[in-house]
Amino acid sequence: MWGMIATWRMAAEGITAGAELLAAGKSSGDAVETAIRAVEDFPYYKSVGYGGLPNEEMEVELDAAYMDGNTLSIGAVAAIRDFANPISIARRLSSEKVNNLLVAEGAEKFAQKEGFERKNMLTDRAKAHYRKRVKELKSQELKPYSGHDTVGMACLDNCGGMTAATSTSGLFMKKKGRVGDSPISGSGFYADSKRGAASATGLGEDLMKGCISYEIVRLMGEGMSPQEACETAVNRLEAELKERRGEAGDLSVVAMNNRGQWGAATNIEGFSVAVVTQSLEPTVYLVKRGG
Ligand code: SD4
Repeated sequence: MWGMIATWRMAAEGITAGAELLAAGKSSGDAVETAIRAVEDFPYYKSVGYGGLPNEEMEVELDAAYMDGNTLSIGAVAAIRDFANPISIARRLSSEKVNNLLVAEGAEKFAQKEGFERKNMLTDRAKAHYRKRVKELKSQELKPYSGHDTVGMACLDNCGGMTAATSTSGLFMKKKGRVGDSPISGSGFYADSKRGAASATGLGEDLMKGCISYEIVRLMGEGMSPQEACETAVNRLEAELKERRGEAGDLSVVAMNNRGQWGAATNIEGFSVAVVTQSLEPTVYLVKRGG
């Protein structure tokens, strides 16, 4: 049994490429890296990789992470500039014994030394979009956060190996150096081949408050289906945040268990997921708010 679930419809082409590898017997790690690279390389996705939106100083700073559910190895980069594929750098870091999460200049130094492709990730289109959004913010009272889509994946391969991974340019108009949930283990992603894998998208500052990806994997380990685990984790965290803080940010999640069953949940309108299970044809679903 193999399969893959990803946040947002933009991942559909990437997971098709990943599915081809899984069908050929390759590992979930290879499938996820290939799938996320496709999203990172596509210039029109405004919140991942090349063409991602810049921070408030007009620099594209990217976060990405990779977790191998067999060994529990983790690699992540945060606020990295000028490298084409943060997911591949994160994966390479996951094979190091220590120094698994590197930020900013440290991450760039590592990537340079390891020979990863350098690239100016800021496109004219992203600059224009950024300026347009700033104007809209002033005139329409939009939240700075509005309209951001991190790619996050959970994947199972034919040998029972599971991988979770993420890649993002983070929040629109974020401060220089701001790090979201996406490169933080347990928050943006978690994978344990004995139980399952999960990944999150939404307001990182709130997703981190519930370590939501770990919580979903924990609930699957206690016997919940991926769908029950996703709904329980989102509903509980949203309720806690509302009770203690009066409001909750956007919380959207995907998960897959070690039998290839999948689930997704959200507290917003318009969250979509792309899924492949034993098929090269991805299906895109719109996830209903509240489960
Ligand atoms: C972050 N969680 O940096 C990311 C942003 C995101 O959909 O997922 N947007 O907080």
